[in-house]
Formats: sequence, C-alpha cells, structure tokens
Amino acid sequence: TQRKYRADYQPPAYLIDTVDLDFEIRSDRTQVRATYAVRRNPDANDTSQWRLDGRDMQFLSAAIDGRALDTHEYALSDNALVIHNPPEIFTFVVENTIGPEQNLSLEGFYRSGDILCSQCESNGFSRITYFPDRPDVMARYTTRISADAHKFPVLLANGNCVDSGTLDNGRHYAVFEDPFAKPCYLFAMVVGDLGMIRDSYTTASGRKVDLRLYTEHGNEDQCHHAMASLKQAMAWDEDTYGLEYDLDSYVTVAVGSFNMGAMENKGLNVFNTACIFARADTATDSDFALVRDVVAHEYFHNYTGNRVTCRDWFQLSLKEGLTVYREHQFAIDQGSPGVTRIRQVRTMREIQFPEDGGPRAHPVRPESYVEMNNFYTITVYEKGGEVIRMIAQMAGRDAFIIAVRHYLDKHDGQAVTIEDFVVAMEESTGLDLAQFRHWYAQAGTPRVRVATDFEDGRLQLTLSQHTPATPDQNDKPLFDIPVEIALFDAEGAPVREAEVLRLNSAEQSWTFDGFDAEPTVSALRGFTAPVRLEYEQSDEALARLMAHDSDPVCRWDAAQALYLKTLVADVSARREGNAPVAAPELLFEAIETLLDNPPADRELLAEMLTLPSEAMLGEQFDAVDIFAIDAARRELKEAIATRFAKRFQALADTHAASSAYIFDVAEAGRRRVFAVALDYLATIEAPGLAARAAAVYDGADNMTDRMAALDALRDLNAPERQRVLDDFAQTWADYPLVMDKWLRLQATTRRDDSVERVRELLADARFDFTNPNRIRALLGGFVRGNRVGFHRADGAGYALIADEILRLDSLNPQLAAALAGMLTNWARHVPAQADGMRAALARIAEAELSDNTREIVAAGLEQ
Ligand code: B3K
Ligand code: ZN
Repeated sequence: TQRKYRADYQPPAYLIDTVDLDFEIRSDRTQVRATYAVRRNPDANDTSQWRLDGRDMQFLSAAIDGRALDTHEYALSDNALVIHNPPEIFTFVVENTIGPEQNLSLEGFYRSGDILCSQCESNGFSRITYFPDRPDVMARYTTRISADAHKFPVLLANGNCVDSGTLDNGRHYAVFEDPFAKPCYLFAMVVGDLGMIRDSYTTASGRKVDLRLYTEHGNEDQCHHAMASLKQAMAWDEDTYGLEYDLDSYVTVAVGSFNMGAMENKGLNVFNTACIFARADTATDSDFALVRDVVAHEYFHNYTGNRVTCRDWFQLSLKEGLTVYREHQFAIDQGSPGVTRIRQVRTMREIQFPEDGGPRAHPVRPESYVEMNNFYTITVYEKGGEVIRMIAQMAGRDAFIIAVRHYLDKHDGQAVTIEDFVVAMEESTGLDLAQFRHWYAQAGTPRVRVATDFEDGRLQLTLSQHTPATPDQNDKPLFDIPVEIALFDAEGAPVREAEVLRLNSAEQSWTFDGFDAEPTVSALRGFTAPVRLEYEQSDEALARLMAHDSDPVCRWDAAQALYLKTLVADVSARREGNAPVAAPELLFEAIETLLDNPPADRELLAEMLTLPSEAMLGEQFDAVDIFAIDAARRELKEAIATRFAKRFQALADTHAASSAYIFDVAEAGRRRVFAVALDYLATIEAPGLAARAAAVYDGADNMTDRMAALDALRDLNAPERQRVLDDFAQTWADYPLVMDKWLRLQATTRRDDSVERVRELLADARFDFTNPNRIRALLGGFVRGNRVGFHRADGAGYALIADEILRLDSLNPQLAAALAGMLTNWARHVPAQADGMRAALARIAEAELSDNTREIVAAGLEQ
C-alpha cells in the first residue's frame, strides 16, 4: 500500500446524507444491502469519479436511482469500487456479502466466541460494505439486522430501536435509527446470545437514559463496577463541562476478542472484557481503575470525537488527546490526585519518551503513514493529552472549559482539524498559540536545562531548551514550554509561591530576591510540560524535596532522582568493569525519614518506596545494558530491604487486610504499601516470607492482595510457589482474563528458564493464539516485563518473539505490528543486545508481511 500524506488532503467528491443498511446474517455468509442518498460536494475539486472503499468482500451489484450499473460504468478492484461520472444527486444501492465467521483480523464484522461484532475505526467499515471510508463523510444511519433468533437472540446497532419482530424460519429482525450524523468509523452492530445488566441515568435536564451492558451469559456479576463507573462519568461530564448525554440509550457490549481496550461507537460501545470485568476476587485495584477510566474515556468521546470528529486520520489526536486529557482529569477527581498524576507522568517517561526518541518518533499530528492502525500511539494519545493539559494550564481551568464548549458549539456535527481546535482555543481564551503549535507539528522530547546562581540573597534561575533531531525533522524550532516552579528553604518551608515560568526562547533567566540562604528549587511541578528536565540537584536538596515538597509529583520525583543517581553511578561502574558503587548513606537516611513521617496518602508512600523501573533507568543511558541495569537495581533493592527489613515487616503487618475488600483510595493505598513491603522482603528471601505470602494467597478475599502474594513468590524456589500457581490455575480455569495473570506471572519470572516456559505455555491448551488478551499477557508480558529473559545472552528471547510475530502476522496484523514495535529500539542498546534485536527484525523482514508489520519493521531497520 502507498504512503499517505497529510498535505495531500482532498475534500470528498460526493457527500452522503443518509445510509440505510440491511444485514441478513446467515450461517455461511452475511448479505449486505446498502442504500445511500448521495450528492456532489460543492467544495470538491474533481467529481468525475466517486471512490468507495471495499476489501475482503464479495461484490454483487450496484445501482443508481434504481438502475443496475453496467460494467463499463464502474471499476472494481481488490480495495475499491469506483463509479465513473455519477450524476449530481442520486440514490445509490450496493449489494455485497461478507464472512464474519472466518474473519480473524478483529476488524470489520467479525466473530468473538459466539458473538458477532464490528470494529470499524479506523478503516474497518470498508470490510463491511463499499463506502468512502474516511471520517469526513458524515451521514445519518438506519440499520436493519435479521438473524437466527435462537443463535442470535440479541440484535444491536447504533441509535434507537424503532422496529423489531419475528420472521419465518426461526429468524427475527430489528431496525435501528441513529439521529446523529456520524462518520462510518463510529458505526457498530453486535448480534449474539448475551446476558445483560441494566440501570438508568437521569441527566441534569431530565432525560432518562437507559443504560445496558451486555456480555456472555454468566459474566454479569463482573460488570457492576463498569456500570457504576459509567454513571460517575456521566455525572462528571455534566458537572465539569456541562455536557449531557444526547440519546435515550447507552449500550455497551463486552467481548473477549478485541484488539484494543474499547471503541466509542455512537450509543453502542464495544469493549474488551479486560476493560469491563472487575469483581473483587477476579480483578486488582489497577484493573478496577483501568475499567473506570476506559469506561469514562469512551463516554467522553461522545462529544470529543463523536459530535465533533476528525476530518482525516492525521487529526487523530484532535479526539484522542482531548479525550485522554478529559479522562486524566476525571481520574484525578476520583482517586488520589498526586498518585494518579504520578502514574500519568511515569507513562510519559517510560513509554512515550522512548517512542519519541526512537526510529518511530512522530509528531502528535503525524505527516504521513502507511497503515493508520500503527498510529494509535502513546504519542498521539498521551503526549496529545499533555499538549491539551498545557493549554488548559495556560488558560486556567475555567477558561479552558469555556473554550472547549466554544469548540464543541462551533463545530458540532462537523469533521474538523487540530488547527480548527487551536483556533477555537485562541478565540475563546485570547491566548496566542502561534509558537505553541510546534507541539503538534514537531516530534521529539525537548530537554530543559535548569541552572541556578545564588549571590547576595538573589537567586538567578536560568532555563534553556534543546530538542534532539528525530527522523525527518532535523532542525527543531523553539517550543513554548510552561515550567512551574516553587522555592523552599533549608527546613523545607515554602519561601516562594508556585509560579509558572514560560520558556519560549533558547535561554531565559528569572531572578528571585530577598533570601537569607540559597533556596531549593522545585521544578516542573505536576509535570507542567512533557519535557526531559536536566537539573543536577545535590543529594541534600533532593532529600529535602523528598521530605517536604508540597507537590506530590515533585516529592516522588525527588525520591526517584535520588535512586537514579545511585543506580546510574552503579550501572556506569559495572559497564566500565569497575567495582559496584554502593548507595550513599544519605539515601538510606532519606528513606528512614520517609518511613518515620510517611505521607497521609498511602499510595504516595508506596510510589516513593518503589525504585525507578528498568525502563526509566534505561532512559538515562545512550547505550542500554539490560544486565548491568538489572544487577544494579536488584542490589540496591536488596540493600534497602536488608537495611529496613524490620520496618518492611512492620509495614506489612500494619497494612495487611483487616476488612472486606472495597475499592477506594484509602484501601487501595493500604494494599499498595502491603505489596511493596512484601516485595522488598521477597528480594532478600526474608525468613518466613514464602510461608507468609502463601498464607496471604490462601486467605485473601481479593485479587489485589492475592497478586501481591503471587508476585512475591514469583521468582523464589520455595515449594509454596508451585503450589499456589497450580491452585490459581485450577481455581480460575474458567476465567480467561484471570488466567492472563497466571500467564503473565510466568512470563515475567526472572528464573533462568523463562523463555522455555513461555514456549511451553504457547503450546498449552490454556493459551489461545487467536485471542489478543492472551498474546498480550504472555508475549507482551515477556517482552516488557522480563527484560532479562527477553535479552538473554544466547538470543533465545529474540528468536521466540520473531517466531511468534511471523506466525501472528497473517492472522492479526495489528497485533503482530505492535509486537514488532518492541524490537525497533535496538539502537539504544549495547552492541551485543542491539545486534540480536536487529537480526531478529531482519529475519522478520525477509518474510512476506502485512502492511502493518512491514511499516514498523522497515522503520526499525532504516535507522
Ligand atoms: N478509538 C478507539 C481506538 C481505535 C483503535 C483503532 N485501531 C478507542 C479509544 O481511543 O477510545
Ligand atoms: Zn479514545
């Protein structure tokens, strides 16, 4: 397939006002008859041809105004139906068949277990029928579905059900009308034998909305948290943005085979069960939070994405960045604000920064792509969300909300661009965002250097910026960067209110006056910009911030910086063949201070006691050596565990479960601290630890504590380990999502035989190669969560992943491409690891590949 460029955008030649779809679902094929009211687009440049996309389907016939077209009036190819010289206004009817039962790509209309469901974003609709598969063609849809009433008792499509009834031969039908014009990527239909839970929500203006959540029978009791989350999200969007739901029903269907988390189809969301199911005994606190946030995210799309959508896919962040930001704010309002933000920051640093510094770096608004599905990236989503956050911060929260309302009113029912959004922001807030626009156009993580000079009671603070080159973008312009700072004295008392400095030239200085002694600078508070901060602060200053900073993000960050300093020195020493570097006494003192005066927020305590991840540590080096990093991190962990063994025992005792499970900030914090304490104790195999963990496993009433016990046992040789793993597999054999935890645990063990164990599990009946959740747990878990195994010196880890990518590619190209992406950062590793990763990529490149995987592999090899 050809590369598409943002600059090549052309308006559609023809517009479609209404779409009438008729699906006759039969056991062999599904018959599709589509009727469109079409008219020439006055803004089009060339209307001599009308292109309808269509792939993997059987064309039957096409007619204009009731007259069947002759073969010379159209051209049919593998991926399109082109009509020559259409009239100005006409009714178009096209008939085709599709085979959902055989469709394993999880795109278009496909089968998940016994359910048939659709996934159209970004270009799945053209696997359902012939249609201009682009988001700027918006129409009102009517959908009629008929199917076997016994096999598929539930029939669903977007909008209101306006007719239904029985037919001959045990069949039945239903007709749905969606009153809102929408792009085809938001079309959805689902048929199946489904269980359901039901609730209702009355909007502020009194509309009673029927809420239904469908899933396979027997899983209904795992859906209540999702339903409660939906209601929370509906109320939040009313309270915060004044946005009310606009239809009489909101339907969600959870299916087991889904390529991503969920899909915001108008009025009919389709979800991965992993983002719906949550019951105390089957889901952890992080699962509960994930479900809450994804349910909210999809709901928020109803305005930011559905009512106002994207003109073309280069604008994806228009809806995703804004919706991620809204989701983040929602999450902050529900949970611990500090720790919720800390997790957002960690995602940026550990996943987005590496993407932005690697061969696949691209701007939040990409310039070109081969396969759009490869661009649902952490950059478009999370960095896009951070860009919105900066605008909100500059405008002030209230002004920002007013500006979003202005944008939604101005463009309601339209397909627009990121530029339209930025203009709306400027119009409403009065901000000048000219320079700020670089955030959308330029890839790469800016580095912001902080330098200070203290003299005669005056602090001079100098900020400078520099952004390294990224593929195809060598000379970086200067960014407009908000940097929040605050100043503290030696006792940790604030001596200057927090304030936002705006760095918009290469270097700028600010002076602060009237201090007796040099104040300590707390910089980039709350992570006000997605930049890498380069600031060499003394251990003492960091320890002070770690103990006193009023911003939880900076407090945590100071702890991370202290750990990182120690770890980086140690890794470097090991790399140079020198003796390991021990942690400075000051680090232990800082931890002791933390343990003596823990923050009230237990989750914050847990985060502050957690060492920077291997990914974070890798980010500190030009050439990553997995083994040196692993050794340094493990030894620091052992040193801390040894020094504070008694304290961790005590923490585990005081934070053990004492009441029935409830998902709230206090209890989740309690469980986090318990897990961290157990983990430290496991690191040194503290006496009695294995027995204690096994007892927790046996006695817990919830999955969070049970997983804490399993994690603690994961790498041990104790007999308890196998006993609980076997028990787990037996207890949860009928819960595939829970079994994913079992798969992931074994994939992430640092025991020597993890590669062999993963190969065994690939062949295990409890594993299913056609299900993305299983693959993400076992293979994703292995690559991301088991760096030592993946990078094993004999190359067995790379070989394993290359084999599986090749096997998966013809089945599920989207997922295969995502896995291949994990090999592309090879150039950041030391030669031994880089060569192995590159060789694995090269081997994949020799095969015949999908466009998806080809695009990723090519980028990986080109650097
Ligand atoms: N919009 C969907 C993602 C679609 C991915 C297509 N490959 C979910 C979301 O972002 O809310
Ligand atoms: Zn989204």
